[in-house]
Amino acid sequence: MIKLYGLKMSNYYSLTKALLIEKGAEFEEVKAPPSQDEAYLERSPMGKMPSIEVDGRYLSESFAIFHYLENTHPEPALLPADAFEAAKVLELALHMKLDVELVARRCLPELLFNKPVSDETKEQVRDDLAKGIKAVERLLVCDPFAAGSEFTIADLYVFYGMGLGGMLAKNVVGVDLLADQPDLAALLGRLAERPSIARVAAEQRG
Ligand SMILES: N[C@@H](CCC(=O)N[C@@H](CS)C(=O)NCC(=O)O)C(=O)O
Repeated sequence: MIKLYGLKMSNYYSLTKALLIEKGAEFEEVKAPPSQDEAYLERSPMGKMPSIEVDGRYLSESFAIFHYLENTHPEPALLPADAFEAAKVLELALHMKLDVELVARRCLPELLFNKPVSDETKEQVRDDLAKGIKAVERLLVCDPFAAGSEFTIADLYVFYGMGLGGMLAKNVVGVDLLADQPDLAALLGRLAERPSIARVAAEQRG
């Protein structure tokens, strides 16, 4: 049985939980807020969530966890069989993660912890987000899923990346990432109804 450590409020925890559900993996959730304690760092070297435990071994980073699950639970596949197509799916997921979500995340201290972000940082975030969302837009298919006809890992990164990223962008730097993106908005609506994602949201609400 896989143990999933973290908190339900975290978007990467939610992504990983949805992934475990999609894979039909047996798992249990263990409440574990981020920490710099030695025992926590052994599980997750940056002290972040999520992490998983499998037979007494630990793994952090949602992408690494995905890689593990894709190998141990190959069905349903969340990457195309074709190597190049599979890499294109990862390319989309990574641009969403690194160039949209992670950029917007620079504003997290202001929204969550009441620690103002400097105007200079906000300006940089606006510039970087504009590039990031354009990069994602170039790769998005949205017909009907993020990367094409099948549900893939990119759908999870787009859904959970846009969730937090979109909220931060709008509330802290006044950027609507969905402006001029009707296909992406529609995709997010469809994904919200997917059973794995809907279950994660329902259980988050408690
Ligand atoms: N790259 C990591 C990101 C994980 C991450 O940023 N987790 C956040 C919560 S969503 C966290 O634990 N933050 C607490 C901290 O940075 O101390 C992944 O993909 O799993």
